[in-house]
Amino acid sequence: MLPLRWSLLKPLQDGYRHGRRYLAQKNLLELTDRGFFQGIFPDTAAPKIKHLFTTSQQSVYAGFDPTADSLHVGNLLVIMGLLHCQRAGHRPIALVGGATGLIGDPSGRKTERNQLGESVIETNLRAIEQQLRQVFENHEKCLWDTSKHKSLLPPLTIVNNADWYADLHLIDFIANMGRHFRMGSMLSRSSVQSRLESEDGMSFTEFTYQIFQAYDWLHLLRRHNCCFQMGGSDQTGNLMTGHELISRVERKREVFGLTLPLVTTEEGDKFGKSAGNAVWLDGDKTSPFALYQFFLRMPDSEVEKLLKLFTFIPLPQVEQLMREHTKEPEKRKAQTLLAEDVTLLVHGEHGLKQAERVTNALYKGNVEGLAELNLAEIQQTFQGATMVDLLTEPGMSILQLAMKAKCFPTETDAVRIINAGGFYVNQKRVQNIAEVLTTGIHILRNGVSLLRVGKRNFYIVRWQ
Ligand code: YSA
Repeated sequence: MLPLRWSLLKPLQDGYRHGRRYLAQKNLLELTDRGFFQGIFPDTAAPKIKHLFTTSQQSVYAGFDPTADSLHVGNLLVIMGLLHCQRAGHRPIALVGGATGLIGDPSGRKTERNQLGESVIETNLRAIEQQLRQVFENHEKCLWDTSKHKSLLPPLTIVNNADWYADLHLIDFIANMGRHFRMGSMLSRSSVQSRLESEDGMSFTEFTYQIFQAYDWLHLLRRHNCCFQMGGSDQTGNLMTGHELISRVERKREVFGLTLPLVTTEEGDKFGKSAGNAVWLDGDKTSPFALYQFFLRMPDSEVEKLLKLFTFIPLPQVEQLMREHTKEPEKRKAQTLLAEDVTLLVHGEHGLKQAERVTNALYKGNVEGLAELNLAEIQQTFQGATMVDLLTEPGMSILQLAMKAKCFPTETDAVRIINAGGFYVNQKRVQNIAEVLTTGIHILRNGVSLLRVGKRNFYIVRWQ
C-alpha cells in the first residue's frame, strides 16, 4: 500500500532552516505545558518531584517490549520523554523486555497476543536496542546544542529484564516476592477488569504481567537508584503495581510514576501499529520519506500539539511559528518543521536529506522527478509495489509491457482498463495500447519504469 497522498506532497520552503539545537528544559514538570504527563503519581507528589529533579540527578526508566522488530511513532513519545530527562541532566534508562515480551502485556489489549518464540523475541530485541541507541545518538548529533552546555549528556543505559529473571528461582520468587502483591489491587487494574469481562477472559500468564513490571522497578531502584518510571497512560496499572510493591518492600524509599498521553490520529486511532496505520522507526519498514510525509500531512488541528510533543522547539518559538502558520497555512511551515525534526531524530541528517530529495523529486510530478531517484528510493517510496524484471525489446508496446509485467489477468482486461484510462506509466496516463515504449518517457534513465493500475496498484519494472 502506498503510504502517501499525492495531493499533499509539498515542496520544502527554502530558507526555513535554522539552528535546531534547542536548549534543555530545566524543571521537567514544566513539560506538562508541552502536553506531557497525563498523570503523575502519587498525585500529590508534584512538589517533591520538582524538588528532586531540580536539586539532584535522577534516573528515569521506561520499558519497551520486543513484540515487533521495530518501535513505532507511538513509542517515540516515550523516547522523547526520556530524552527530555537526559537534556535536563538526568539518567535515562531504557528497558527492553526480553522476559516480559515472552509473557505479553495485556494493557490496552482486547485479546491475548499470539505467543512469540524466544528466537523472534531475541531478534526483535536486538533491533529495538539498536533503534534506541540510534535515536539517542541522532538527538545528540543533530538536536543538542553542545556549544551552550558545558556538561555532557548523561549516557543512555539499556537494560534487558531477561538478565535478572534468568537466575531467579520460581519458588523463591513466589515465596518471597509473591506475598507482597495484593490480589485485590491486582484484580482492580483496568487492564485486568476489561479482560475478565470479555468473552475470552484472561490467561494466568497475562495476569502475572504486572508482577514482573513491578519487580523490574524494584530491581532498578536497588541497582540504579531509579525512583522514576515513565510510560504511556496504558501503563498506569503496571506502574501502580510497582509503586505498591516498592512501598511494601522498601519502606524508606519513595518512587514516582509519570504517564504520558497516548498519541492518537485525528480520527482517534492510537498512533503506532494498529491495523492500517503503522508508522515504524525502522527505515526499511517505513522509509525516511514516508515518515517525513506522515508528519508533513498532519492536519492543522494537530500540528501544534505534535510540535510540542515530538520536537524540542521551545514553547515561545512554537507559539511564534503557529502565528506565522495561521497567516499562511498553505505553506505548511509548522508541518515542515515537525516533519524535519522527527526525521532528523529517527534517521539523522542522512535520512532527512533523503526524505527531502524524494519529496522534491516527486513534487515535480513529472518523469524528470522520478528519474532522479535511484531504485532503492523508488522501492522505499512505493512500498508494497510489485517488482518485475524485464528484458528490453525493441518495439515493445504499452499492451505488451502491461501483460509482461502481469498487471492484468487477461489481455481483454488490459485493453479495456487501459482504454478507459486506468493505466499509468511513470505517473502519466497512457490510453493507447499500441504506443511503443520510448526511453526517457516510458523507460527512465535510471533503468526503471513505474506502472500503476488504478489508484494504488504499483509495479516497479527493472529493465535488464
Ligand atoms: C515496561 C516496564 C517494564 O519493567 C517491563 C516492560 C515494559 C513494557 C511495557 N509493559 C509495554 O508493553 N510497553 S510497549 O512496548 O507496549 O510500549 C512502549 C511504550 O510506548 C509504553 O510506555 C507505551 O505506553 C508507549 N506507547 C505505545 N503507543 C503509544 C505510546 N505512548 C504514547 N502514544 C502511543 N500511541
